[in-house]
Amino acid sequence: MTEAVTTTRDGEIAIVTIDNPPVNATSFRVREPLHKLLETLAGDSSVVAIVLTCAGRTFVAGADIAEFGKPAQRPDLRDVIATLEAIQKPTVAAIHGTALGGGLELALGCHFRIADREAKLALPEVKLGLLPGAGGTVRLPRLVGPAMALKMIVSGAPVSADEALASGLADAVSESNLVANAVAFARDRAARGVASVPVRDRTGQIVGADLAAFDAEAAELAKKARGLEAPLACAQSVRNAITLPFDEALAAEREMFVKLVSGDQSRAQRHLFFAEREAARAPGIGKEVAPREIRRAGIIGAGTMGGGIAMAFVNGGVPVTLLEMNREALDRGLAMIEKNYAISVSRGSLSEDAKAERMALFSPTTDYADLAECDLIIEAVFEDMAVKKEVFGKLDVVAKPTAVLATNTSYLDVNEIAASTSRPQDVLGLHFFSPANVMKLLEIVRGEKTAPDVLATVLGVAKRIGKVPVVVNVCHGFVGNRMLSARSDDAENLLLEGASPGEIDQVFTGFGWPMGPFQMYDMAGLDIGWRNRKARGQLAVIADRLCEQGRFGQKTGKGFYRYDNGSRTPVPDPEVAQLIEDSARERGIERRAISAEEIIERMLYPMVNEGTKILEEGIAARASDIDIVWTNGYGFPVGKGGPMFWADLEGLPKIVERLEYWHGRSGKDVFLPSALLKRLAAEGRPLSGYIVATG
Ligand code: 3H9
Repeated sequence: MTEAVTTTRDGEIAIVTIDNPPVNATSFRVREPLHKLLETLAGDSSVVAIVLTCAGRTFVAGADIAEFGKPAQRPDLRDVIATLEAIQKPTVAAIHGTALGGGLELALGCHFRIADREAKLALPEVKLGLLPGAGGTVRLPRLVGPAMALKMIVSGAPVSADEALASGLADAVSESNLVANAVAFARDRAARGVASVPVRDRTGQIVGADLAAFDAEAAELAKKARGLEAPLACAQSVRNAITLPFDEALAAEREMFVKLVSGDQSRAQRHLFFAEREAARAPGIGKEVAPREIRRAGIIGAGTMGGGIAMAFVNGGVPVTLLEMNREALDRGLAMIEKNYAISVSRGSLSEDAKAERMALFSPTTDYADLAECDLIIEAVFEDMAVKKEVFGKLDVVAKPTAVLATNTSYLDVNEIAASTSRPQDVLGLHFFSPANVMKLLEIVRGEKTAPDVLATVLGVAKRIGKVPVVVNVCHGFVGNRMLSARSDDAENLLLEGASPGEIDQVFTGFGWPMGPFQMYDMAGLDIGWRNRKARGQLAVIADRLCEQGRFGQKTGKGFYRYDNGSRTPVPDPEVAQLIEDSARERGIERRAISAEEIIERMLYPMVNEGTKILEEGIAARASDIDIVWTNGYGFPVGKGGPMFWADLEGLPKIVERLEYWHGRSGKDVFLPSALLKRLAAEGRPLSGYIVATG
């Protein structure tokens, strides 16, 4: 292994290079030599200035996340930064790629920062359930002011080199030859003999800061935290930077960091960080499988789903041939896409030029023959097997031999669709989530005959278009919708037995979900489920009655809730309460108060149970893949790590015991614990690290 930290000289300037692939994280193997080297260089009179830079594709992208939760090894990052900051000669961070978390904190320990034109700078610790723990919350406000620091730290979002320059975070932007420019900059500062002021001593931005405005902004952010501790700690720590002396604020930051890093929420979010990267690796698809080249995508259907998928591709720079049955539908779809981009322009997140560039990437058509030039074709037509088969029959004729053919079905049998073509090896499911240009999750459904290179291709495409892919096998509803069915299986009984839609939804939002199941049904439209139930001869007492009254949810202004004057705010409706009471009476059910605990046991435990059945059947490859599906596609709170991680926090023996209890009372299959769940519970083993291949 090469040295993790080396020094070279450009005359009287020392260039310190960190080289710790893949992302130059500040692992112990970096901190120890870096600390020693900085001490040596501080006392070396032949060195007049120091440039700190990194080898490889990026500046330091943070502390080593894999070290969290293990015993701390000194020097820690704070020791390194304190030594760096105490150096009495100019120090310059030369930043390329991404300076993230501990990486940016290290750069803040330098007197100056020069950013490459393409560099991105951020303190994303909040996304790991943390706050920056090496002085970031205390130093950043001193450079960019409390308001911007608060925004950066609570959102974790990156700023560009230009934004860094404008805000004072960077001192210069380098168009090319970053290190040479940083050396020249350092030499100039040293030659001019201007005293370099460490960031800790720069108080101009925080003295006299408007604390009332800060508190108002922080209160707004707190409202959006949904039970997460880290955003609140971030805000508190930036506030400390204004109100406390530097060292006290630093100590308070450390205290909060230590508390968060050992807490369940950060453990959950770190689990998701690694789970997401793991999910992008499909079993059996190694680097030796060469993906096919995707230069153009074809999307069939320009409705809400097709349009959203098309936008996702165009946003990722992939030209799209968009096909509809007739000109009117095509124009309607394109108008909707244009409107969506116009909203982004009006919000300032997209320029007019970028909008025009994106619109120019669409080639609208009503002729299947135009799909011949596409390398990947995705159908997003009506969810009906006969319709899908007809579409694939046409694709089989027009698509080029190397094309990948995908269905966006949410439930249907991908193997049956594939079998309707002469090339089942090229067919698979790509299950996008609505709105497809926004939602991160992509369930990649591997058919029995899907070729490895087809899978490798779509995994690469997913990354290009900014999606989080999870590879699953074929079953009804795949991973996400199958578990969603298990979650709602007993919901109507809870209503009949005494809970109201509002009470159940409140338990969900209290748990950290963005919305409860009944709000979700109203948003999605109750008629879809009604139609499916009728087709399968199934019943849902309350929902069916609502639909019979034309209450289809938000779109009709009434569903499980009322929506007054086109508003999207759900208002409890006494008519629904009456309907539920009447239905209960007709069935001789005596209504009673239902606790939050019972709601969780009867809705979330079956979901966990279904997840274990999915693992037993090998539909998902790892328990952590299921967590990625649920946190990215269905709003499962990230602070709880996904249903499988959360199940471990709840305790598997308790889940088994309660499932058996509810099974005894209801006889329902969803409550019958799977053999896997029972086995892990009995062996005292966790579910969250479970891998199907190794058991
Ligand atoms: C922190 O800094 C705390 C401090 O405030 C206080 C300390 C006291 N550590 O994402 P990729 C691995 S908290 C360990 O696929 P990309 C990653 O697992 C940290 N490993 O590449 C993967 O490994 P593998 C704050 C890390 O090009 C490989 O690198 N920083 C770390 O799409 C490639 O990653 C962050 O939260 C890490 N910090 O994206 C930044 N980072 O190949 C987190 C990456 O075995 N990182 N790995 O699966 C990122 O956002 C992205 O990885 C990055 C590259 C944008 C850098």
